[in-house]
Amino acid sequence: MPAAAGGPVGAADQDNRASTAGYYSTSTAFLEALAEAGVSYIFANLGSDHPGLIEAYAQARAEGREDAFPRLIICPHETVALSAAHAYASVTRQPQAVIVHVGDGTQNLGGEVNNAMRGHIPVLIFAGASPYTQEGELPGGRTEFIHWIQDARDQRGILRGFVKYDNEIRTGRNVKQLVHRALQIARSDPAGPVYLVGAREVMEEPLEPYTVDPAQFRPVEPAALTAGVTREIATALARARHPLIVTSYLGRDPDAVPVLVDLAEQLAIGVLESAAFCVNFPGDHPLHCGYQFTTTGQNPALAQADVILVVDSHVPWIPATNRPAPDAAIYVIDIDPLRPTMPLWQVAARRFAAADSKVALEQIARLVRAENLAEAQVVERRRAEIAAANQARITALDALEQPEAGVITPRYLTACVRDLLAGTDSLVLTETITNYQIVAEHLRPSIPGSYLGSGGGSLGWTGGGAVGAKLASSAERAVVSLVGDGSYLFGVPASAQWVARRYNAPSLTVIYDNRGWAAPKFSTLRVHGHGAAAAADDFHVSFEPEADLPAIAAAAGGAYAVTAADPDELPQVLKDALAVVRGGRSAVVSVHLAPV
Ligand SMILES: Cc1ncc(C[n+]2csc(CCOP(=O)(O)OP(=O)(O)O)c2C)c(N)n1
Ligand SMILES: [Mg+2]
Repeated sequence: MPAAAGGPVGAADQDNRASTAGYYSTSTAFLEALAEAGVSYIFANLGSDHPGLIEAYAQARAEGREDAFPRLIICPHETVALSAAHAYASVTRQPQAVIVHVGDGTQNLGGEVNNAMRGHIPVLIFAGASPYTQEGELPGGRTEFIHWIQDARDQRGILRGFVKYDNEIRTGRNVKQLVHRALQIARSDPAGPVYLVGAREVMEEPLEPYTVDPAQFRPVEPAALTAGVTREIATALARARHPLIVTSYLGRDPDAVPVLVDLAEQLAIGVLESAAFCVNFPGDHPLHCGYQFTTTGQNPALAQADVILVVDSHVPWIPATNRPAPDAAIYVIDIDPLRPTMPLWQVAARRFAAADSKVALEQIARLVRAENLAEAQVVERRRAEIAAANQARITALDALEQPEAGVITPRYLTACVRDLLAGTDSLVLTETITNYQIVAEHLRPSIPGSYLGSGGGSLGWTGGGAVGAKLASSAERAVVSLVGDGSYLFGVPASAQWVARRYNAPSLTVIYDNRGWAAPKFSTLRVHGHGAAAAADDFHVSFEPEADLPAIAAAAGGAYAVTAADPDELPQVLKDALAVVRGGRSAVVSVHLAPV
């Protein structure tokens, strides 16, 4: 009788082959290839499909060559695994890997796959597939009842709408080439997730050790603008009265930020960050025109602009409520400017150019300088105007950083976090949903690479994200997650906090705790402002009775757990929590805001 999944292994179904010393299989080659391609970590959730991988790791450890494989991080939930890989890859700009259990583990990855796609994250996801023999024909064939139940009709189809590439490993003979090619596709811009599956029999296939040359699988080189388009955009920006650059994720490559700063400074161009999930332009720069997410009002800089360069932006504006002037000349630069993965997307641009944003901005800035396109008087007047508007914006924001009637507001909380982190080496992850804009406006992150969001819309990213970000950071760097209470729960905090402790990746989590989901309430009010739900305040979004959110982290990961509601005490509460994190233990602070 075969052993049931999770059941004991009886004498009859245990493999009685002689010692497998020297065992080298598809699984071994697969793991070697990942390491050769620069993958440092595999974030894994294991199952009956993975004996080959488990054996390969044990063999490597027994033979003292564990370093030939990426380090395995066990994640009790797949959401945590993929979000950890996502954040690790964001910080290091190196591809990472995730291993999950057949179709079931694949489904548990859930929306994190779309986050990786929208965040342009190079990650290889591998899942086993149900064995395809059942009478003992091949090693690895079916031996557990679950092998029939887990069989999926179209396992690769689960992720096909959300990955750049998917394939099945059909033999070990070319598994290395397959892994390298998959990662080559994942890393080439627009970077994104790729998915490989392999059944047990294939992953058990004995092989002669072999090598491939990873240098043959480099990602595609960055693309440049043509000379004509470079000139057209440079000239348009230089002649504009009110030029504006709108960006969301140019700062994914932190080295691109100083290039944008150079171009903006040469011509005194204002920069608007729209639905930004990284630092694209220093928040303290006088040419900064602010942040917008789901902004209801018309942005004045956008309305005034006569030439707009949209560079690396999924959502440069929401046209129903906030749009450029009809006669504005719009240019779009992006490695994937038409966004075929977004079924509906349109910007009324004069020119769409497919190029690497850093390379393109360097080209434009170089031409502006070489041909002296900046008209000094015009540029200086504009520089002063934008700086004055920027200063007025910040002064107005500063005035709002007060608690209201003894209640902590999101603006006050964010100001406290900003002051806490001032001058320290820190990395902030944000998943603050209806407070995204407030967090950006009051934090005003300035150091490239010091602020990250998922880039997608599937909640729960910061749980595992903080683990991956910390593993990718130095011991001194504090990782701080700012997260809505709903998003905290989506992140499977019991799993995330357990992983953080087990792998020594402590972080500070600050929960913007309004005891519910403000977002669906606000969505309803946008569509039914005077409807029955609004009249009765009946939105089904409250989390009463309240859960003790930090206590989940304490129970699962030994975290320091606090709830704060007093505005006066808040700065000290945050300071104590950060000190705990610096001491090597995670801390979770739930900060009570006004309830939804
Ligand atoms: C995986 C997933 N499920 C559901 C949603 C829909 N959704 C969008 S925002 C939101 C509420 C988020 O709550 P919270 O993090 O507390 O932020 P708040 O809205 O209170 O600011 C929900 C449920 C989503 N985006 N992703
Ligand atoms: Mg909430």
